[in-house]
Amino acid sequence: MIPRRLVATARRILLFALAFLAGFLFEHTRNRSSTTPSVILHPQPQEQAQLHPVVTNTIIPDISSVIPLPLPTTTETTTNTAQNDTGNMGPRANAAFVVLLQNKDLHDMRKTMRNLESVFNQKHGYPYVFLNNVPFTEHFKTHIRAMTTSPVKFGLIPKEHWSYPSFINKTQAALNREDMENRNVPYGESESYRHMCRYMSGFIFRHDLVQEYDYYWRVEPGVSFSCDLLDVDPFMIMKTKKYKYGFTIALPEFVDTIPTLWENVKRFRKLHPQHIAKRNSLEWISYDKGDTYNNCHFWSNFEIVDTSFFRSKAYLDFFQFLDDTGGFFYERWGDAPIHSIAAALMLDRREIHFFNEVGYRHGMYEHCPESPELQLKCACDPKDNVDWVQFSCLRRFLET
Ligand SMILES: Nc1nc2c(ncn2[C@@H]2O[C@H](COP(=O)(O)OP(=O)(O)OP(=O)(O)O)[C@@H](O)[C@H]2O)c(=O)[nH]1
Ligand SMILES: [Mg+2]
Repeated sequence: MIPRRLVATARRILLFALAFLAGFLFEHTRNRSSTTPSVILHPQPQEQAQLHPVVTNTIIPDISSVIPLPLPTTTETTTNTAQNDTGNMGPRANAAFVVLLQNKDLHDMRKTMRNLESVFNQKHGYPYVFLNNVPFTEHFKTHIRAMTTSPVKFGLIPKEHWSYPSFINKTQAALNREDMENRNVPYGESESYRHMCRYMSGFIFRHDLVQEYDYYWRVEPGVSFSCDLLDVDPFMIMKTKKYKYGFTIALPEFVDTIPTLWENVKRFRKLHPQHIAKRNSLEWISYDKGDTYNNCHFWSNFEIVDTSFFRSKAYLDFFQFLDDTGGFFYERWGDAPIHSIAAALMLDRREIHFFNEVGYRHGMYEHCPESPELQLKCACDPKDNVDWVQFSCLRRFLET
């Protein structure tokens, strides 16, 4: 038998506890809604989808809505804004560095990466894609990965992108290589160089690992960058200004490597007038309104491109037309004149951009910005710009 006084005391304690709980719940709900007024009043479309429902008018709220829940985290909803491994938060293009190289290029590549990371990518965090026609070794991959905190991908080039088309007469191609070697044409003897040039001209942008990017910046092992680009993002410049092709060095091609290229370009222009841009840059590459080629080209070992240009019907038709002539193997057509002629003819003049602020050196040729303002950000000597080679083509580009 429980004494009645004990039952009454227990009932009073229970009522008190319920009253206390109701007060606590009410107060807690009010606080939650008052700390997030802007979210309730002005939800952005993306935020709205991620927010938990907030109860505002209910006096006795549903218990599940007042249990403190973790605040929603802002998930990455676009590919253009991302927090990268170095903590840089900012708009980024859907872009990557793309490097074609061999296992033997490891140390030159590491030097280039150390340099590129320090002047630019430590802040921007763009990924690297490394491509090879033979598998990369584990040693190579480990030592490349150690150079950056950015994502790194290694790809093997499919055989069909790095082999002779069936119509090529290999005996004739070998004879032509021998002849070019005897005439000391640079890389005249090299079969692999020809595969490389054809690959860079027509296939690199089709590789599975490159397909996903809207822009790529081509890098070669051993090149160096002399200007501080931490606060400059060439990819974003390409994107916001709608540039399709960016370069730093323009110079003339060795004529012995392209004896019939221009004749074929002229045939293409006649056959496909629809692919030629209205405001093109023909004047830049020809002194006589297109009759002959003046050999000017962008030095494509540095190039930043909007890959939609290379994937366009106009460019693919152009590459296919030239490839069908066999010129990559019977002569020694470089990807630099192929890319440059295509850009000059098929892009609007304003879609091609000279990246003056990118100090760049490849072998003996350099682009070093001359302006006093840029000199403060660069460690290079403008006297190393090779006037006779570079400026005739560069000046012509800037003036036409
Ligand atoms: N995987 C692979 N890459 C190659 C091959 N040949 C050249 N490359 C790469 O293709 C790019 C261009 O080749 P390079 O030999 O530098 O040609 P180049 O820039 O015209 O000539 P250089 O003045 O000697 O540098 C470089 O990134 C090379 O590493 C090859 O046979 N296989
Ligand atoms: Mg090179």
